[in-house]
Amino acid sequence: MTDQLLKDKTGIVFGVANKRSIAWAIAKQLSGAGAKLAFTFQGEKLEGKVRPLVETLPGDNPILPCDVTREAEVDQVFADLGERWGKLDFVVHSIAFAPKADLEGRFSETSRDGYLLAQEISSYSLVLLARKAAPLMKDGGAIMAMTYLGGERAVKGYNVMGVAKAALESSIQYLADDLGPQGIRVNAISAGPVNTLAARGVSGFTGILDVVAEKAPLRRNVETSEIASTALFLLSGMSSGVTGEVIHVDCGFHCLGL
Ligand code: 1JT
Repeated sequence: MTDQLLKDKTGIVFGVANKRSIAWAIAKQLSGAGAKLAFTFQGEKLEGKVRPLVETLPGDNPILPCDVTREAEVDQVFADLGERWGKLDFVVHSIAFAPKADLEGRFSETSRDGYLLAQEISSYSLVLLARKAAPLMKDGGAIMAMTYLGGERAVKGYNVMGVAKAALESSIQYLADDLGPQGIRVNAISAGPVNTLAARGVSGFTGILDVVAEKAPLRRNVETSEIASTALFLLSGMSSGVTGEVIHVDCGFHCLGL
């Protein structure tokens, strides 16, 4: 049913690290909906992970190096897409980082460097990508990012990433207002916890998955395919009237008080 939803659309996916990545689940569904996709990786180690995955998709999918802290690399990515495709329809932002030490101890102990790095990679990068992508979105476009409940409320342990996600969610609204007149929509998915590479580095993460499965209205954890189908909605014409929105795809956990 969704196999032609993104026919003739081109997009770029930031944040595939391995087959468990939320970005990869999203990419597979976008590809299945007929989109032409480009991918980026940060560092050689991740190139070796991303390339074999992307080669399983149909078509010729560019795979480009991109460290979002280097503006010249970001410029190169969009210059490359401009040459190849001449336009761009969507961007998927699924990138975050914070030092492990800052995701464990007390929030008040957050280091200055950890705080600034989390903001730069997890939040400012969205503003940067939106600015660089917008000139290529000649027929309008859609941008989406990933967030988590810890950006709206204090979730023990999420700490500095929560502050970065709060900034990201606010940026979604300011970007939606700024880019809306150009026909560019900007939205986010607030996903329930998923067992990805990023999450497995967090001590006690399995406990978090268990609490959600026990308490969430749907009494289970979210599947990456459910996050991906919401991404497909946000990047397709199905959501043409939606911008500046954060959709929770978390089996309902966010609606609980206790
Ligand atoms: C990062 C990490 C961003 C883990 C992340 C993340 N966004 C969600 N998670 C999973 C998670 C982590 C914690 C949590 C709930 C979910 C790892 C480092 C890079 C950035 O605590 C309640 C800690």
